[in-house]
Amino acid sequence: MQNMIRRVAAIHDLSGFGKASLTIVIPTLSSMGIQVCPLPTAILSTHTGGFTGFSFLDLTDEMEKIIAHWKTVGIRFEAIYSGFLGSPRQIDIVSRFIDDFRGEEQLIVVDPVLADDGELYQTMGPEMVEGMGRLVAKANVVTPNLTELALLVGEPYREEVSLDEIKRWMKELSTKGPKYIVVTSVPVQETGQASVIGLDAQSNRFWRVKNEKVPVSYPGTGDTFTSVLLGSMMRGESFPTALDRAVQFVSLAIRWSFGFNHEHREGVAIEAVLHTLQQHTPSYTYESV
Ligand code: PXL
Repeated sequence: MQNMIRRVAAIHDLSGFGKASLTIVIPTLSSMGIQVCPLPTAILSTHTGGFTGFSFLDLTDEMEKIIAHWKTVGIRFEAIYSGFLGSPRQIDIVSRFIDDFRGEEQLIVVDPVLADDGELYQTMGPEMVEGMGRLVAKANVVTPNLTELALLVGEPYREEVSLDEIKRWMKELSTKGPKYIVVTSVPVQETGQASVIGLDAQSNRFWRVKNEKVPVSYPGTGDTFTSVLLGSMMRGESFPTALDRAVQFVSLAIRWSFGFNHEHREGVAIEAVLHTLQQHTPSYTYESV
């Protein structure tokens, strides 16, 4: 029997203040009519970007217990979605979770959070890069930024990499398993804009959505992007429409927040713009590339 409401297992941390991970994933997907079942990896007082002295409770052991209980309950998920992970052991747990809860027509989304702007995040090392490489092979949708894509295909990161080369890297990553590769933070050399490129490996089509750069960065926008992309795909929207919706929503959330003088580390005020997810995409700006 089908679930009454489509359901996603969301494997992320819970940070009390500063919007990121579960405090983005839950409201965003709920607003899109999808039930989120959180499998929390850790509890923090705040996320780690821009805060010091935060509390941190590692839930790796608890994750094993939650999964063991979920198995006895017989829960089925239409999607599994993992984000920032704290250790190679957590990657192994997610990998086994995917094996145990795999279903037909299921979306398995792995956001391989490792690095940005050519630099690994503080908590990431070669073991995490290698582990994430194994995890993405089990996914059908992956959402690396350009730096993470380079790491996953073992290429040196360069900001001025050509579109042809990015497409080649994306194809290479798709040979490892995922059907949909979505690369974020891709500069548009000619215009100075930012863009997202998606590959649908089954039809071998590449799509691009461009948007204007805002001269600030907020934590949690990657989680916002991937949550909307997943929600849109779960609602049966086309892949390029899902890309468009995710880009436009993140852009709207950033623009709304940017007008206020609040600290960027608080993240974007998704609450102010969540209602737009119930409407049609404001416009279709995707291009075939
Ligand atoms: O949104 C990414 C993220 C997830 N989890 C934690 C973080 C961040 C970004 O800063 O600190 C704990």
